[in-house]
Amino acid sequence: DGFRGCTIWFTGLSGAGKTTISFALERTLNQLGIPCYGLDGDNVRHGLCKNLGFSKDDRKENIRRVAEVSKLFADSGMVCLASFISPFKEDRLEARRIHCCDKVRFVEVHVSTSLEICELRDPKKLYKKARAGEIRGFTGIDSVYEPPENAEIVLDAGTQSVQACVTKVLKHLTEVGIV
Ligand code: GGZ
Repeated sequence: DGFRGCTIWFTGLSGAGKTTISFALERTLNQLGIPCYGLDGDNVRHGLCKNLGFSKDDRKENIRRVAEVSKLFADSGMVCLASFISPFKEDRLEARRIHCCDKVRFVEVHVSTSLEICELRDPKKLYKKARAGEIRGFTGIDSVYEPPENAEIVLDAGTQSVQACVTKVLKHLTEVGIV
């Protein structure tokens, strides 16, 4: 049936659950026979974006490159799962524009887990380091996160299970004819 290619763009704080949810979603979509590819800091910041840091300009360029690559995956018919903090509204808008100007579907998912919970979880102890001044410009501590106002989906992974979050995304994908 129809063309399934799209980008699902997860935005939210470090430790919010973006990558965890996208892995679980990828597994479910694969079981439905839908090919997916996941992009996140772990697989782009060592290669495609290895010359970039975390200044406002570097984050902008990181998001631009990743959006262009996501669009290519989506255009090939895959579901591209992009998980990036993407803290700035104008950069997320640019990511959306890059897709929409080529008629490629773009679904923005705000993983809205609160800073309090992200900092409590702190799996990589990065918040601790940021509080101690060992990391500068850390999102949520001394660098801003601008929450989306018009995300297609909002997931509070602080209070909802990973499975509940996956179900909510699948419901949306069914409604728009991707699944
Ligand atoms: C935010 C940082 C920073 C700073 C390193 N601020 O939890 P993680 O470790 O695995 O995810 C974070 C990742 C963020 O990279 P992104 O490419 O998603 O960021 S952006 O969309 O803003 O370009 C975190 C780690 O990199 N990290 N320094 N200063 N996160």
